[in-house]
Formats: sequence, structure tokens, C-alpha cells
Amino acid sequence: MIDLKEVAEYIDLAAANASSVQQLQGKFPISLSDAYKVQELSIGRRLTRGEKLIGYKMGFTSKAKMEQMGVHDLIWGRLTDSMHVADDGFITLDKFIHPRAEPEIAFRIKEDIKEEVALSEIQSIVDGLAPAIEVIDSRYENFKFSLEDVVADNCSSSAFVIGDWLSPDTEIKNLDIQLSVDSEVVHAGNSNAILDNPWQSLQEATRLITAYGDTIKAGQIILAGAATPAIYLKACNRVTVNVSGFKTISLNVE
Ligand code: OOG
Ligand code: MG
Repeated sequence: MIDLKEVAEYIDLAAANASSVQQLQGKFPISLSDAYKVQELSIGRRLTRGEKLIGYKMGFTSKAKMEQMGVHDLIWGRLTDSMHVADDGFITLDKFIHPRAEPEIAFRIKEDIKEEVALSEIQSIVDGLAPAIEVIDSRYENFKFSLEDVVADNCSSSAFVIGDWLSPDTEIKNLDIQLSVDSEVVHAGNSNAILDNPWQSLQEATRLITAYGDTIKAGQIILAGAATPAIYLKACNRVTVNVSGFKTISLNVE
């Protein structure tokens, strides 16, 4: 029997020490449902250390991401307050293993959500929309993982920047999105790359997260998943994300 607490400690220590570990296969071969349990246990360790759960993230909601990482299933992970970086703030490379950045859209949830919400109703559960930069940092060697590996590793979540919240009526479909490094556009995409409609990602989040047994709470944030491939970060990079109609946001790497 694999002790899921031991697997959670293995992943949590890799993240806390910013040092990569071997993929679970072989050492800890676990099922997908056990991988979600490991995620909960490893985030539980962070919550015990005083971090607060402030939302969730969706992953592999675009073909660009699925193809870049070789995983073709929707996944979800948890966000804590310690992952939040102010717009135009800094991250320090030595706190990460091999961080990458990607452009996202964030939803702020208006009311507690305990069950799946239909796509036709989904806008009514949001009170703010914002552009976001997600920093992902797989705890596995060479940024390589299986579906179970990445889920156990909290879907590579490591940091995120959120722009100013705009009204929930703001258009988020069919918007141009640009990911730039040092003022050069590295990836250009469209918000409809996120499940053909970014609202669909929030719909899936309500389905998957409530099926697991979590309540998405009023005020929490959901990241919709990247619209373009991610890029590796290097010292002194300044990353910006522009989602048309929203103010450009940025992240500095030191
Ligand atoms: C896994 C997380 C995927 C997204 O936006 O699709 C993700 C990874 O790529 O390391 O965050
Ligand atoms: Mg992401």
C-alpha cells in the first residue's frame, strides 16, 4: 500500500526546497483519484504552515498547452495566498526550479458554489474578470510528467499575477492575447483557445471541483488555463500579458 501522506510530503518538500524530484511512476505508482488526494494532502501541509486557500486553477484547457506538455485531460489545482504576486511585482529565480509563465484569464466568484453550474448560468456566479499571468514550476525533473504526476503536484502551480478586476459583463470571448518578454511578443493567441470559450473553463471548474467535494467560496479566484504555450523564465526578464480590452499586466524576474 502506498502511503499518500508520504507522497504528499515528497511533493511538498520538492516545492518548498525548490529542488526537482523523480516522477512518481516506479517509486509511487498511484491512480488519478489518489493523485487528487495527494494534491489535497500536500496543499494541506501548506495550509497548516499558515497559507490560505484563495482559489483554484484549471489546466490543459487549450490545445496549445496539451500539445506542449503531452497531457490531454482537463486538470485542476489549488491556489494559495503565498502564490500571489502583485501586478508589476517580482519573483526570485532561486525560489523556483525551472519556472515558466503563461497568459490566463481570472474569474472572481460571487457566491459559494457547491454544485455544477450550467454554461447558460455561469456568468451569474462571477463578480469580476481580470487578465492573469500564471507561473508554473513542475516539481519533476525536466518538467516532464504524466497526468497523475501533474495532478499530485498541484498542476505545477507556483505563482500568479492578477490584473485589476473589471465588471463581469466585460467581453472575454474572442480576445487577442499576447505574451511578451522584454517587450517582444513571444506567443500570440486568442481567448477562444480556452475550450472554445473561456466561460466553458469556469463551467468545467464548477463540475470537477464540486464533484471532488470542495465548495468554491465567494471571493475565490479561478484561473481559466493558458491560451498559449508557456515560456521559460530567465533572470532579469520582464514578462507582460495583454488581453485586449484589459490593462497590460507584468511580472519581473530577479
Ligand atoms: C501543468 C499546468 C497546466 C494550464 O494553464 O494549462 C496549466 C503544466 O503545464 O505544467 O496551468
Ligand atoms: Mg496555467
